[in-house]
Amino acid sequence: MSTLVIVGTQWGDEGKGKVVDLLTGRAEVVVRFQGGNNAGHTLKVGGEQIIVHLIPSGILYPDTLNIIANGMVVDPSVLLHEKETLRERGYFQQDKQLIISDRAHVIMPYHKAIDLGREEILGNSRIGTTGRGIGPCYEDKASRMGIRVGDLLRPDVLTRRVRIALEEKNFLIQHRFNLPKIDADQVIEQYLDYGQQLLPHIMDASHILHTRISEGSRVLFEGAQGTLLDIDHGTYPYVTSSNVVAGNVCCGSGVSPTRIENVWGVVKAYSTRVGAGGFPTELNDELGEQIRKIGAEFGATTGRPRRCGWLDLVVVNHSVRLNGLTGIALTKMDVLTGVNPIRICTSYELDGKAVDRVPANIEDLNRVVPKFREVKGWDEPLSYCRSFDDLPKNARDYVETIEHLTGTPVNLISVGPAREQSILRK
Ligand code: 2SA
Ligand code: GDP
Ligand code: MG
Repeated sequence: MSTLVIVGTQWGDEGKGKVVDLLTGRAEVVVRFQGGNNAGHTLKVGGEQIIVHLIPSGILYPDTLNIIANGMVVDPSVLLHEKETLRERGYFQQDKQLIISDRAHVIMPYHKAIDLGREEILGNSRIGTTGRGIGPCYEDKASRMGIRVGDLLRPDVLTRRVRIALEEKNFLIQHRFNLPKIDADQVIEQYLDYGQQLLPHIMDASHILHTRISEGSRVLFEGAQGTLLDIDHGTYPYVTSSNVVAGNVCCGSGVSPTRIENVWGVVKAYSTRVGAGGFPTELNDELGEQIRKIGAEFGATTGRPRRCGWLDLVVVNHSVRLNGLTGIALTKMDVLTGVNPIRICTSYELDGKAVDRVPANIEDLNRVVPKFREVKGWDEPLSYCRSFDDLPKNARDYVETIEHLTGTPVNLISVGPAREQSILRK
C-alpha cells in the first residue's frame, strides 16, 4: 500500500478512528481532507481512551506526519485545546508531527452562532447538527467570504475580511436569531493570537504531501462522517456540509486521482445515526436500546444518544459504488453477540415496487419498507478472537454473507475498541 483512503460507509461513527489508528502502524503520513470538529474519532490504546476531533488519528505515533488539509474547516481554539490535551497525556510531543494547510478554512464565532441560531429556528425540522459551525463555515468558503488559516498570519487581510463578514453576519445574528452582536475588534485580536500559536504548523500542505508521495511515503487518508452524510450523495438535507466520499480526497488535499490506490470502507456490523433524517432499518424498540447500551452508542463529540438499527446493505452498496471500495473493515462484531436471529436489509420496497438503491428524495427514503434476510446469531463473546478461525461459525458466516452481498472482501474485522482487538486479513 502506498495510498489508502479510509471512509465511513454509513452515517458516521463506524469506527474509522480505530481503523486508522491500527493501520497507521503501516503508514508514514495521515491526512484529514474534509469536515472539522464535528467529527469524533475514538482511539483506545493500553486501556486509555483518546477522542480526536480535528487532529488526524495518526497522532499517537511519534514518527507519523499528520496533515489537516485544505478541505477541512478548523476551529483554532478547539485545535489548540486538543494539542494541549494530547501533550499532557504524553502524545504529540513535537510540533513537526502536525501540518495545517494555509488554505483550510477557519471556523469563526459567527459560524457557530449562525449554526445554533438556525437550528433553533428550524424547530422540529432541524438537521440535528453538532452546533460546531461547520455548515456556515463551508457556506462562506463557497460564497468567497471565508477566512483561511493563512489569513491568521496577515493582520491587514484578517482585519478587512472579518469586518466585511461581520457587517452581514451581525445583521443575521441580531435580527434573525436574537443573539448578541459580535465585536469585530475582539474577534480580530483573538484570531491573530491563534495565528501566532498555530504558526509552527501552518504550511503549504498539498505541496508537502505531493513530495512525500513522490518519495514513496505510505499515506493514509482519514475520512470523517459517513457516505450517507455526504452533501451530494447522502440523505439530503440531513447531511453534513462537505463531500465525504473518497473522490473528495483529491480536492480536499490537493492530490491527483491518479495517486489514489486503495479505498477501504468502514462498515459497522449494524447501523447507527446521530441527528435527524431517514433511517429505514432503525430499531425503535428494546433491541435498539440494548445495542445502544452494549455498543456504547453515544456521540463522541456531543454525547447525544445514537439511533440504532439493523445493517442496511442498500446503504453499504451505495457506498461501495460511490467510493469504489477495494476492501471493507467490519467493526463492532462483538456487539452482536447474543442477538439471535440477526437481520440484514438487502433491498427496499417503495409503493409495492422493489428498490435496490438509496432514493434521492428524503420523503421516499422515509417511506421505503426494508426487506430483510435473517441469519443465525452467536452467543460466544468475540473480543478475544484474533484470527478468522477463532470466530464462531455463525459469525464467520455473517462476514462471508456481507462479502458475498457487497462483492467486496472484508480485510479487517474489529471485535472490540482496543487496537489489538482486531483481525487483519490483508
Ligand atoms: P454538522 O454539525 O453540520 O456536520 O451536522 C450535520 C449532520 O451530520 C451529522 N454528523 C455526524 N454524525 C455522526 N457522527 C459525527 N461525529 C460525532 C461523533 C457526532 C456527535 O463522532 O459521534 O458527537 O454527536 C457527526 N458529525 C456530524 C450530524 O449529526 C448531522 O446529522
Ligand atoms: P468514528 O467516528 O468512525 O471514528 O467512530 P467513533 O469513535 O465516533 O465511534 C465508534 C465507537 O466504537 C468508539 O467508541 C470506539 O471506541 C468503538 N469501537 C470501534 N471499534 C469497535 C469494535 O469493534 N467493538 C466495540 N465494542 N467498539 C468499537
Ligand atoms: Mg465519530
